[in-house]
Amino acid sequence: MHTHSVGRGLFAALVAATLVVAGGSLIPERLAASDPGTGDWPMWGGTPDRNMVSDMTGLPAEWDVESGMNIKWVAELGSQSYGNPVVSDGMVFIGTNNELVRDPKQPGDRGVLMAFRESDGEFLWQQTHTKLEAGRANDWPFQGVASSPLVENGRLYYTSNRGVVLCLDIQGFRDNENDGPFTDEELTGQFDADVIWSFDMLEEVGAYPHNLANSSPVISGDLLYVSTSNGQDESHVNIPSPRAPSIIAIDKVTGELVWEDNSVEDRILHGQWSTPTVGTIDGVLQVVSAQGDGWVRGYEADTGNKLWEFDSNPKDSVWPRTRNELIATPVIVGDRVYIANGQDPEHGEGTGHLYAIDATKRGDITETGAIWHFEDIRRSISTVAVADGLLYIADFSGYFHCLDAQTGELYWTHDVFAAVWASPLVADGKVYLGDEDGDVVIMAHSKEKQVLAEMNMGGAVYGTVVPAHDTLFLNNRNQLFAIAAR
Ligand SMILES: [Ca+2]
Ligand SMILES: [Ca+2]
Repeated sequence: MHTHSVGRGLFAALVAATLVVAGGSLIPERLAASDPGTGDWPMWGGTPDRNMVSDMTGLPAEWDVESGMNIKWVAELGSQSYGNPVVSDGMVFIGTNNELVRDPKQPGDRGVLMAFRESDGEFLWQQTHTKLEAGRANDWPFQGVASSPLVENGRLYYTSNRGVVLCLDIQGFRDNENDGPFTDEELTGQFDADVIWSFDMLEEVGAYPHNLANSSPVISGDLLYVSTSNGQDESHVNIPSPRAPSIIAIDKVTGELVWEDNSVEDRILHGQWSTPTVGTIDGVLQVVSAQGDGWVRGYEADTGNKLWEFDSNPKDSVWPRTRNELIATPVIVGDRVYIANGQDPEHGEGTGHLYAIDATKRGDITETGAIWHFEDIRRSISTVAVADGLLYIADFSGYFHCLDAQTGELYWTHDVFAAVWASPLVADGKVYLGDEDGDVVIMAHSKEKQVLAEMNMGGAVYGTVVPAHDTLFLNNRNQLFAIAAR
């Protein structure tokens, strides 16, 4: 097949490059260094670098929700689900709202984190959170839990709609043990969640989330990093909590604050809905955070010492017409950080910017760190995926781009004719992307444009396709699908 020959050509080129760099090593690095390597997909992005690339093969190239072709199972969610599933330890975890009331003792509008069995989609347990009294200013009605959880060593971490970072036991109470230090759960049945610790970002660091706290945690060593979502109030002028940090590091064992940084101060354009990323860049373990003033910042992961900062907007841009915020997640590949800017989907379409940033630089690297700048993109909230020298990204106007990751040269653009909130996944020689019309397009993983298939999921797709154990997991607004080639 044509796509395979292109793929092999790229592989050969990559091996050759690796041999040169490694000074004669005969063992090439794995093609997709970002694959978790376990068959699981335990966090947003799969790995802390957030590059959504998998080595998995045998993934479905087509399916049909109506006939059930290649649909392994379907689980019912609430009515809105903005986070993404993660898969670990034989379970699938996802945030949603409480419009599917599973427990009459927990009624009304709530954020919900649900756990399902990976093999057959059976519901296992849930944690629910009532809404903040401030209402839409901090906790928009019916938006549910929008954080993608992270699972590590039997513990699950996420941010609730109340701006609380939680650590849960993935077994819930099904193991007949109440794990602590927190042991005061009111509900301890087999369908209830077992909380280990929680960290309230409103109480502890004064965060004032704009509309919704949503950050998806990332962990490195003993530290968990999360954005506070601190932002403006409903006036869209006032910043009630200008001294609250943008990013915090919490001890993943104790749930105690280790470091915080507030470089943004009172310059928040709107909200802070990006999510941090971790990777080793030029020998330094960095956490990279895209923040509410439209700047991307890199920190020494252990200490929070700020290493560099990069303005993602042209200096003459003006909020909100041309100056953008950062909602996408930064992706680390080698020494580079890739990210595009955009705006809250409620603001509609506009011009965007996509960058490759040299994260070995220090200080204000807006000038010195811009390896390339792609301007032929609309506002985007989509996180890039980089594989075999190709970079994929969609924008909110529905244009799906493939660029040369090295140079920023555009190879192709495909119009999906719908708004895109989701991010591309590269796996098995294919690139998967869902859109607001509920369509999932599969493109060939190639610098030559080729549409392989397009399927409709029966409801808007805001989430990203997730691969685990030869199966794809994907949610529309109210259902979670497991899709596998039979
Ligand atoms: Ca337990
Ligand atoms: Ca407990």
